Amino acid sequence: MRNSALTERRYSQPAIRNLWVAPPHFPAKLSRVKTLFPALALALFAATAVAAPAKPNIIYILCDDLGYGDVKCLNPQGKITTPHLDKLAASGMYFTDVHSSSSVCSPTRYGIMTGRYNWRTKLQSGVLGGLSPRLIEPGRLTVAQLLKNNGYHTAAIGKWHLGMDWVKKEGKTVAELNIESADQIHNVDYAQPIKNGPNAVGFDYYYGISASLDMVPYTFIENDRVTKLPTVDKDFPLFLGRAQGKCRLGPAAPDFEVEDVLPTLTTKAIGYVKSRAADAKAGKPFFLYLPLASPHTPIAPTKEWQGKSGLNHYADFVMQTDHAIGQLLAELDKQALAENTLVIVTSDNGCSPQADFPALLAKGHNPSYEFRGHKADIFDGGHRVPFLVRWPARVKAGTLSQQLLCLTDFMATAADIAGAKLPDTAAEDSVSFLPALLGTAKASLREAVVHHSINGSFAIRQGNWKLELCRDSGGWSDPRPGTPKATALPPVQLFDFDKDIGEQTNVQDKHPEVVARLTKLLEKYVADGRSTPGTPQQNAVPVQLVKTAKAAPAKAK
Ligand SMILES: [Ca+2]
Repeated sequence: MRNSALTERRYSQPAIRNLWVAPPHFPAKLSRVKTLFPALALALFAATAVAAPAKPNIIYILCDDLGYGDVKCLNPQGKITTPHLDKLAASGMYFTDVHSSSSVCSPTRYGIMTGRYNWRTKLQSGVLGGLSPRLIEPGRLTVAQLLKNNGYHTAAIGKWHLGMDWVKKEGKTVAELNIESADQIHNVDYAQPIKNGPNAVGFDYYYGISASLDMVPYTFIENDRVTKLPTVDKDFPLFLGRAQGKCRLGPAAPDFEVEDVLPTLTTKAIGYVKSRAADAKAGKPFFLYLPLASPHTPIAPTKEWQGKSGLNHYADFVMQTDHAIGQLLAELDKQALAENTLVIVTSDNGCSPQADFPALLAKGHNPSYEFRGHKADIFDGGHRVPFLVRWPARVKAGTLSQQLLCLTDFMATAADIAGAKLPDTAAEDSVSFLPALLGTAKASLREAVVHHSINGSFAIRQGNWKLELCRDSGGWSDPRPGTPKATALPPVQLFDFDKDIGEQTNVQDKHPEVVARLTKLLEKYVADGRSTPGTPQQNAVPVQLVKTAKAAPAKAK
């Protein structure tokens, strides 16, 4: 079902402009948020846009498996209330066409940290486990290192899921490019310091968990050490209250409970902001990367949030996540830092079927909004994500942008904001969206965006056209890769988003010239090792654009 507020968008127009409007579906009270600067001040800002008075603090909040349609202000028909996210969007800008570079966790995180498409790495499909070694290549510049090099204090608090080098027991191994098998979970010496985690890629401070909250080990890590040794084996229900479906059984700190993770990360993030406030005011800004582990499985809202949504515990967990973000924003206000702090809230992929789509749909809530599919898929439900930005000093309140962007774009944007120049060997797939934030973008900032699904299927989106180089979902929804139903379908899918945002009608046979043009562009991006201007670079491994019909891993998160 198309939504009235957004039915007007068209993708084929040559220049997709920011729309300087209060989105009509904001609650009336929020739509009247006053612009913080009078017109004259805005004009002066425009004249001196490049020379910002001070570098802003940056808080990048990455939710885990939060669907586009789970945020109330993005989905007016949604049934989950998200007052803090709605308020954040109303005080800044929200985007309607932003995509995670992958439809699953680890690869998207690589793209955010490096500004490079995940499929250029050795991880060509699936995700890492909690014991996997580092994925970010030694020597590669990350956004954290870039900001640190430019005067920022940097911290990562939350779910890493990009691999770190644990000390393995004598003669033992762990899986390098997928989730460790059950017989490997005790192959690590958890008492030894961990190498090449977040501290090795530019973060001054790290606190969090190694990977997804349904992956071992179940213990917090501070910088390069576990805070408590995982001396017992535990598992947890994937969905609170259900006997069926458990997280992977494995090493856990005796007092580790999954429902404590969101409150703990929130407290740590608040403490970090508090601890940096004086320095931030004295001219040393901070960058806080806050990858929350929610509302991913285990779906575990705390007692006070259980039943709040009236839908199910997934919806309760979304509400608790919204509240946690609200608590952090309140601390920014308390410390008088909100004005020149850029806050971004997004998600690493679409909503997971673990949320129980049938139960939510029966109550009128679609976590994927009007988009097809969900997490793991090549369809937009797999990777079109909420993207909310607030930066009172520079971003006009109550605005929306229809720019087609990718989460890889953060690094070039951060460089732009920090006044740093990126070398040719970094951020090869990153385009600064600062002009969108400042309202100065006159056309689409990106030439195209490449999408990637859990089984390594590719798609490319340009304007109104989306070409998928697979005959199936590339993930978990129908038609599933490798099934007879999928095998009978044409080898590629082409959708016209001007007419078919829900990806229902494959028009590849009617527009062979579009199929050829977009295939060629994708081939060029692969061959050049980059999709931005600059010296061509090497991919880590040969990249296969068309995958054989390999079934997507059923259990990967
Ligand atoms: Ca995820």
